[in-house]
Amino acid sequence: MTTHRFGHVALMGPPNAGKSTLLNHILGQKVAIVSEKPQTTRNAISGILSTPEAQVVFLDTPGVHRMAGRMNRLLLEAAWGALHQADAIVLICDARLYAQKPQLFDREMCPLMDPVTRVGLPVFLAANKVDALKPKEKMLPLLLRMGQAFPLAEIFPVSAATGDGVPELLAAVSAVLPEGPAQYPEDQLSTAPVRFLAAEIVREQLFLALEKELPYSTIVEIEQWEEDEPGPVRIHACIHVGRTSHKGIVIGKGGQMLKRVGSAARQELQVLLDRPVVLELWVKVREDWTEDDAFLREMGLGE
Ligand SMILES: Nc1nc2c(ncn2[C@@H]2O[C@H](COP(=O)(O)OP(=O)(O)OP(=O)(O)O)[C@@H](O)[C@H]2O)c(=O)[nH]1
Ligand SMILES: [Mg+2]
Repeated sequence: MTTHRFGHVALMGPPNAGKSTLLNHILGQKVAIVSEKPQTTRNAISGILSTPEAQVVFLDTPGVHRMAGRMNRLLLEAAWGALHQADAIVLICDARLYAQKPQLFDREMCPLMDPVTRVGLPVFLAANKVDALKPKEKMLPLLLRMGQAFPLAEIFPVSAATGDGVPELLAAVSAVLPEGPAQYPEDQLSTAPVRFLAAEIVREQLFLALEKELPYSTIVEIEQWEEDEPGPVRIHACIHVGRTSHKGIVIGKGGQMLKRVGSAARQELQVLLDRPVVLELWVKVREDWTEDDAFLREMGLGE
């Protein structure tokens, strides 16, 4: 009989590297929200992969960055906190970006080398977005640079978008996990409560619909959740914004923006819950909530 393995794997890296996209690809289902804007993920979100050989709990984390402010500090805490639970680390970086701008690799990735290796866990480096890397000749020098910067890491060129290279990465990561039985039912995809996932789905639509800095000053709270079978799930969600002037933008002219966000989120929620959903969205102003520690913790940011 082959050995069954169980363990936690932290997915870490700079903002926008493709950590959440990779997690969703690995699970074959969406657990973590994705956007082209950096700092999309705000919590350590688990995704559970169950195969006959292993159960792997991946921890998607907020991007490691250098921005100031209370919320950003809590995001960093969540990112580094994931290491305490981990048996292995996958560092993900945007190889497309670094092939064009190698100096950014030095600036964003090299500072991670020390803290990550100090933990003493196996480290894998996923050079992501290779599907979009051009010209291809830039790949080799980048891989060499990565090898020099992270001599102890095994490097895997991958594409979270197409799945290229992901099976190889998964096999290598699973192989270093401790032996042990599965800890979760085979069909469980995440330990995140469904209400959290629902709030995230609304937040993803805000990230996709709103421009510039505005998505960063929104946070979604599920205020009510009524589920009477049969019939739709009724969800009331409140979008908190940091300034009065933001409220009007999130609502949009004649409520158009809020309608668009609500309708797209409702469709996704119906897929998540596999039931009809009635979604009501409210916008409330909470001045400077990103600096309000108590509120941030109430909203589940930082533990
Ligand atoms: N072409 C290409 N795009 C990708 C790939 N992986 C991710 N992306 C895109 O990169 C952007 C960022 O992806 P995310 O998965 O949100 O990145 P993240 O690392 O989780 O970002 P944060 O949560 O902000 O730290 C999105 O627009 C993705 O569609 C890839 O393999 N190829
Ligand atoms: Mg993310």
